Amino acid sequence: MTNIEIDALVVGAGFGGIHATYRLSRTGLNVQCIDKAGDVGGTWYWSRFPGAASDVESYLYRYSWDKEDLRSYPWTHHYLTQPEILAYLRHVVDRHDLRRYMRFNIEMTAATWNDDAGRWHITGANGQTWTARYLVNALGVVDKVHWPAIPGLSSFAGDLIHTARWGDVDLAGKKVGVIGNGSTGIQLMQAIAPIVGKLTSFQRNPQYTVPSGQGPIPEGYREQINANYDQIFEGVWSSRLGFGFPESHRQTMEASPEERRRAFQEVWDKGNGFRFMFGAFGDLTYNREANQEACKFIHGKIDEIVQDPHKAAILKPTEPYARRPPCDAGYYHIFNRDNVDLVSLKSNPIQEVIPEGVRLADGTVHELDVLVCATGFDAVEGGYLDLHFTGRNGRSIQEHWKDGPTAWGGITCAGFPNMFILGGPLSAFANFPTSIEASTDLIMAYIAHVEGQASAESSTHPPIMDVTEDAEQSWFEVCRQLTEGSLFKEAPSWIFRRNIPGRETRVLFYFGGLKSYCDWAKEQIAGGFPAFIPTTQVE
Ligand code: NA7
Repeated sequence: MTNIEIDALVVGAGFGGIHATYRLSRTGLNVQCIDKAGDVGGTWYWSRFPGAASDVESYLYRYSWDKEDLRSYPWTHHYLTQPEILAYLRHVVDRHDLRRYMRFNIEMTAATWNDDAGRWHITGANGQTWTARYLVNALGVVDKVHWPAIPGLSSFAGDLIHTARWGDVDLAGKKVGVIGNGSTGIQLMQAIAPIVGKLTSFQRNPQYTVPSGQGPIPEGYREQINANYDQIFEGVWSSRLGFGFPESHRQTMEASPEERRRAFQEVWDKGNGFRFMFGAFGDLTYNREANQEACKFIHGKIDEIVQDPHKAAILKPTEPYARRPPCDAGYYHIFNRDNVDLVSLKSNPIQEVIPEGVRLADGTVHELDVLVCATGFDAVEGGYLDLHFTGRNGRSIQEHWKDGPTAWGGITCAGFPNMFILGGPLSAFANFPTSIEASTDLIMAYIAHVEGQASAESSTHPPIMDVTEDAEQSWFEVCRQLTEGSLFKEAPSWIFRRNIPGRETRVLFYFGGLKSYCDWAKEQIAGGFPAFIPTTQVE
């Protein structure tokens, strides 16, 4: 195969990669985008399990830049399901004629920086190679599948499936076991409970979940959104989370018990996990007393909804309400069904998986036709650590991230010049499409700066810049300090990489909010990227 020489290679064709391809292709640079999947979609290509949906409202789970499309592309419910999101992404790609830059079923295996040439040399699993001045990795925040280390798992004789790599599996009338009850397990279980013969939830830690408010949009809703889209996005860009609801600054304990109950009830009724966590009060994630009030409220709801007190007790978390907040469309209600069983792995762990099903520590065997692992991801870093990225002086990404993943502004690492990450470590924790737009703006400004500098110097060497180690470390410090006192660090969840056995707790995101991130990025751009060393001359 002949080597392909291009200006920029984008790896991944999900929300991030599509956006990067769009932006790069409009600059006049020669761009290609590859993906290991058979089509666009990224996470939404792979995560096809029943019930898969976004928990960002439909009017905001999309790109902000195509104003006409914002107002005209159809959607009918408050939240988009996975097939709808996939259809939307395909539509965007076709509408903007991006397929001509894209190649599918190609997995990148290695990318090596060549200092003399000022280029990345990239290799695909199919033997294809590329040489590119810019490398934009959009591998996905939740890309690498996390399988549980349970003895005998592969000996299961029925269908064994992970939610993140869903395939053709017929669940109707079957005995189905689900390990995992995070955002994914919750969505899956509520969707399949009515169709399976028997559903058994093997639950380790219960999670707090609130209703999403899913349902058809009322008459006039879309027209109102359309009439106000500009203001809506102004609000999004000046918010922390970009979810479209007003974020509260009110202190929980300053409200009377009755006001608190009313405020929690109001966000419960409106729906959405993020709204519940950040819309009623502003201190749930760091004020323990306030957090306990939210826990009590949700415990009360579990008692109200779940008729079997034994099941209700198992469903009540004892940890703080401090994980990425899931939401649902009737999750607690499924436990009132006769065909839904709940096993607490805390009191009776899984001893092993056997061909017939799951054997618990007390010897009980749950016979199953299908065993689903909704056990999440080795998020953010996992997809990168599986590949061979080699930067300056032969330094690998594994070495660079030996203490944990970092990236200046969530987009680039010292010693990896002209290489970017979308949805990378320490990027803004917010509605994903808006967060990646913010990161892409910074990347595009960087590229424009570097290209402009090179043409001013009329150098023959390709333009490159490299962020300094100090700047990258300072960004990590900013991110670390922002989480001081955060209750999120206490929960064994993926947000602080605590879901993978053996990993140290460490901040994975910038929690300063979307607005602060954008303000900071604008300062970097206006200042001419002071955190970078230009290297436009061959040494
Ligand atoms: P999560 O949120 O990481 O949830 C994984 C679930 O799997 C959680 O309930 C875990 O229990 C459970 N789990 C993981 N390993 C095991 C083992 N070994 N035994 C039993 N149970 C286990 O992943 P999701 O896919 O739900 O969501 C990830 C993100 O994707 C989500 O936040 C969205 O942004 C999209 P635990 O709580 O660790 O006891």
